[in-house]
Amino acid sequence: MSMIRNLLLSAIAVFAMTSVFAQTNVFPAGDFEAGNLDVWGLKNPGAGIEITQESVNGGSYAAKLTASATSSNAWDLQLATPILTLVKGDLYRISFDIRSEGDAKGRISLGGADQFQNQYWPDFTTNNQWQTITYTQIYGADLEALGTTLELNFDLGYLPDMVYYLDNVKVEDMSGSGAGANIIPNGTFDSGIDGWAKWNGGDNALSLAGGANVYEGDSAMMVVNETGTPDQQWNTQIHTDFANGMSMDSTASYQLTFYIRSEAEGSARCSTSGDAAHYQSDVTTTTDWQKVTWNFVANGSETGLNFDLGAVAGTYYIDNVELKAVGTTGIADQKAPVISVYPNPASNVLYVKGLKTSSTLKIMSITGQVVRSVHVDGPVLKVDVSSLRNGLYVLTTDQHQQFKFTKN
Ligand SMILES: [Ca+2]
Ligand SMILES: [Ca+2]
Repeated sequence: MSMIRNLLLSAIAVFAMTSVFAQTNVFPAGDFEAGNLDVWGLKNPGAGIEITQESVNGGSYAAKLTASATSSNAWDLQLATPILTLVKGDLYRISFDIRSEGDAKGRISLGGADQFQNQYWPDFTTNNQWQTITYTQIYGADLEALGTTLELNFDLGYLPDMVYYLDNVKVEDMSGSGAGANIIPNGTFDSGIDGWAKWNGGDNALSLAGGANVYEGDSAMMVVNETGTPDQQWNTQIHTDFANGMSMDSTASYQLTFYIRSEAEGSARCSTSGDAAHYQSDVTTTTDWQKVTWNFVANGSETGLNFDLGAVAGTYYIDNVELKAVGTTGIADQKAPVISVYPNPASNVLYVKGLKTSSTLKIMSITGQVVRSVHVDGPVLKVDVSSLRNGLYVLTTDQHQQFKFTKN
């Protein structure tokens, strides 16, 4: 029996990896095969940025970037893509091929602050061999487009006189038409509530709604939470297993969408069940239907989905639940630890989770002035920000990861 099950699971995994996903590269000119740098922005040319045939990693042309004799800051040598068009909410994969004439490093920065959450990405290292550097996540967050434009800067100015070769810059949309099948077996509720079960909550927590309480079709799911338990969303929890007893594909990104409303303002989130759980951020619900989207990367042991509605008492209606694989996560991700900053904006206390113990967190003004240095003494750092002036600040870790928060 278990052998049959394993065979079935591996068949599903192979199918998912080979045929489900169609990525679109939104920057085909990134291979430099036009033989010029006309579409590129030579923002800071150092000792020279030019098209070259000296060293390529595909085709006939690549870019050659040479740092000046006094180069020291990342931005002292900077090449920018043109402004690319993104689909807001889609997941992206960004990759490029690079080599340098010696051991060196560089980083990606973004031309706009909110294109993919973090404007300054961690350093990558380079050497005299071509390598492909691929990003699907930054600081633990998927590359989900927050806006509709992207300008990618290659910051290669750290080391004086260093020479870099760059080729095959790709910006791939992993969502859209390439999405896989819905793995929620009964997400429309139009033929009943089959497949859904109450894991936590009162006697009347789970039922079927009709009439005006339906987003589409004949019926929707109704969840009643009689007693709100702040910060304990799991106290009212409705569960479904994925279709056909399947687990998620550990190489894939997933997108969950559903419609929800409540009879008064409420709070909802989803989570996954299985050996490792993912938790969506709380979403505020209102009397109007809203579409909620949650993107996350699977680790392969997830077997089901939960609606967690325990925090705020009330009656909730849910319809059109869809969970689909939207892309593979690729290889050789440069992963950094997951760091979260909350609440944001903050008035009195800011929490920063996931920092390295015994490191230092700097709080900088938007003009780069360090206004506070904080010693990290545990996994969750609590920072009193009550005396800071209102405005935007940048947090910088010892590993040069940067996060923005607003004091208000
Ligand atoms: Ca090329
Ligand atoms: Ca329905």
